[in-house]
Amino acid sequence: MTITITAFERSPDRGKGLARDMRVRWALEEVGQPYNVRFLSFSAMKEPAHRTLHPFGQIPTYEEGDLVLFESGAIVFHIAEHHAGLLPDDVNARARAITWMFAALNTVEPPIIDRGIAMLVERDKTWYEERLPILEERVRDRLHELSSRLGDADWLDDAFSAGDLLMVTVLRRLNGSGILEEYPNLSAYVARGEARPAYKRAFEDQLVAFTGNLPRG
Ligand code: GTB
Repeated sequence: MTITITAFERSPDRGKGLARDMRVRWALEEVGQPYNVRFLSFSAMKEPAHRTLHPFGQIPTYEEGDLVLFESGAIVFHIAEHHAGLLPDDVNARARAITWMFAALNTVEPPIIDRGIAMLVERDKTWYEERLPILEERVRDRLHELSSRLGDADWLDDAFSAGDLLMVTVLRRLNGSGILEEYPNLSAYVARGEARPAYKRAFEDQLVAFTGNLPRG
């Protein structure tokens, strides 16, 4: 059955792969599923037609036959549940990988997003200079804990899983901040994720949407 996802027509990140369609693309590439992309402008996302797919008028969405999903984590989970390659077969290892998916989205991503939003929309506030270091300390707290757990392992729980896929996409939001680099094992972890052939294909495909060029020949 054909899979169609939605993505920004013109991503505000100018093709850096930071929007959340990137994690869905990467998951689909990891499991070898072809997919189509429907590109949406900001106004089209708020139209009733798109809101029937996504109640909050956002990207990404996922359509496969009668099934319509939103929430990137749920979409990645669906892909991982239905195709080999993103969740281990062993029941306990699978539960741990799913735990890392939730940890990425519920525990590590929130402070990173809070910092990003503050930098985007609160710069002109009188309290911004005071608040930013507080938000950055919260990010560092989480990274410190994650770094301690990862240690010198390649992935969070033995083999690469959907948990790593989500965690790497979450940590990439810190690119250019200098904060991730304070934790060399986390920087190396992100680089390992980005070096995966499936990641590279997904990244190139989302970049095409921005540049209009076809990087793969
Ligand atoms: N919890 C939802 C999920 O995980 O799917 C959140 C979805 C979401 O935030 N979607 C964003 C969106 O549609 C795009 S990814 N925004 C438009 C709107 O709400 O009107 C967030 C995002 C946007 C831009 C960048 N960037 O430019 O760096 C990075 C991430």
